[in-house]
Amino acid sequence: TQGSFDWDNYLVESGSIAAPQSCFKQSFTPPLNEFKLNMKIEAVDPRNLTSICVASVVGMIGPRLRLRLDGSDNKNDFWRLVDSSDLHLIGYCELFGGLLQPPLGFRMNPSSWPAFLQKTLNGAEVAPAECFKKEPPTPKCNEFKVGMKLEAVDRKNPQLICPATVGAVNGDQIHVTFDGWRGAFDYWCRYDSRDLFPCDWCLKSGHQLQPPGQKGNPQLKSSKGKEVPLSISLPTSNTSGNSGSKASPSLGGGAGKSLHSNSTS
Ligand code: MLZ
Repeated sequence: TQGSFDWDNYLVESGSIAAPQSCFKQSFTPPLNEFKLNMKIEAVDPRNLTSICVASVVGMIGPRLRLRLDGSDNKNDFWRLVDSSDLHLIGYCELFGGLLQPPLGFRMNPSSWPAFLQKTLNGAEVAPAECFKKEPPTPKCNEFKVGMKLEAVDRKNPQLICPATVGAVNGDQIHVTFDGWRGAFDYWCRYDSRDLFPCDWCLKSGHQLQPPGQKGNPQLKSSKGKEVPLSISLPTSNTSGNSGSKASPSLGGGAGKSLHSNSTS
């Protein structure tokens, strides 16, 4: 499922090195995903980090879960690894004296929250404890160096993991630059972000790895010939008006596209 991308060749052709495993807050062996669709868990609300909400598993790829907070809309889905510390068993909040909160953007009247909560949990399939895997340790310091290669979540298309290069390092932050996309998807993040993976993590975990883009990718000029100029508009059969990700048609939705759709495809 990783696709045809071959890091070994790519690293040789580009004369670059892969960031070593010790750079990453990821386990050497990707965790096993034992969740099932529609199971319910408790999760930190990504838009309101102090509250814990009920969430449902609405999709998964390898060890990653696509989550939707119960009572939220389908425009704010988010992805977490099965070994994320943001995820808990149903009952966790109460055990520590907390109260389950309505998600930011709760669809209904706040006064209906207690009844909604009861209804959403009634008869639900609750994820059992063995689904939740221990979070890997945090590397002591930022060991990334400029030019190192890695795999990283495309935060504008968070279902995708793509080949990337460390473009800059600043204290605990690194600049993640996506190979072949001329900066359109790049971002800064902490070195211990769970969105960063060592080369071949996708291969090991059964996740797809997107091939590098074709835009301004010096590595590809030699092998694939001409680079496509950015100014021409490519013919498209897409009539739906969105940016038409061909990357993973079976995934539907395209979490995160609503806020950040762009025309770089
Ligand atoms: N705009 C493209 C997705 C590009 C993904 C790039 N990842 C670094 C599309 O919507 O098809």
